[in-house]
Amino acid sequence: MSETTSHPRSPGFGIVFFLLGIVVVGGFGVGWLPEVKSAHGHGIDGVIRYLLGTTGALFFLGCIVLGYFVMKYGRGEAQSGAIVSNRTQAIWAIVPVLIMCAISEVGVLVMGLPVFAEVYGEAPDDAYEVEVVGKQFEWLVRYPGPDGVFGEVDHAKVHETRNPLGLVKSDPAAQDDIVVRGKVHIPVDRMTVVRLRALDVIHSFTVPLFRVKQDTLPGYTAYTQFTPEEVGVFELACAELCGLGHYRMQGSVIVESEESLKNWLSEQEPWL
Ligand SMILES: [Cu+2]
Repeated sequence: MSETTSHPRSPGFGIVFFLLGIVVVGGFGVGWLPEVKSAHGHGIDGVIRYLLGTTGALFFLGCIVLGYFVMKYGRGEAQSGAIVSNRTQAIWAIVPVLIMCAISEVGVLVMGLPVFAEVYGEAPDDAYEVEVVGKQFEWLVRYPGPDGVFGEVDHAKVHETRNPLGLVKSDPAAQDDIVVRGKVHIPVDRMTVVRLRALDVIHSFTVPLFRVKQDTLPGYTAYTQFTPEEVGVFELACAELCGLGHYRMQGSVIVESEESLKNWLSEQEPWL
C-alpha cells in the first residue's frame, strides 16, 4: 500500500526573501546611493537603477511563480517521471536566458557605453590636468606649474621627505612642479583629467560622490576623468586594501572656481 507523503505548507522563507528584495531594490531606487556631484555620475546611477529595477522585477516574478507552484504542488503524492515534454522544458530554460541577455545588453550597450565614453573617451583640449600618486599611505598630488608640463620623475630619486615623487632637478619642466600632500584642487564645471601613478603597491583613486574609482599600479600611468558640478570639498579615499594603514589613506578633492583655483596655485611654491 502506498503512503501519501505530506509536506507542510511553509512559504515563510519565500516571504522573507521577497520582502528583503523589496527593501534592497526599493532602497536603492529611493536614495541609498550617495549624492552625485559629477556630470557622468548620473549615468552610472542610471545603470545601477536600471539593473536593479529589471533584475529585481524578474526576481519578484520568479518568487511569485515559485510560491505558486510550492503552494499548489507542495502537498500530495510525489510524482515520478517527466511531467512535461522535453520541448516545453527547453523553452522554459531558453526563454529566460534570452530575456536576461537582452536586459543586460541594453544595460551595457544603450546605457553603459555612453557613460564609458565620458569616463575613458578623448578629453577636450581645455581639460585641467593634475597628477595623483598613491603611496602607502597617502596621496601625493602634483600640479604642473606655470609651464603646464609635468617634469621628469625618477623612482631612484624618491625620498620620503626631501623629494617624495623623485622629481628630476635637471629637467626644467620639473623645476616649477608643485607637490602637495592629500589635497587635489580642481576647477568646477570643467573636465579634470587625473594622471594616476603608484609608488609601491596597487591603490585605487576613489571619489564616491563623483562616482570615480580607478586603480593605480606601480610602473604604469592610468587616467581617469570627470567634470565636477559643484563647488565644495569631497572625500578622496583609497579603495584597494593596500596595507595596514589603508584605512587612513584619505585626502580631499577641493572643487573651486577658476579664479580661486588660480589664486591658490599662485600661492604654492615649486617643490624643488
Ligand atoms: Cu592605498
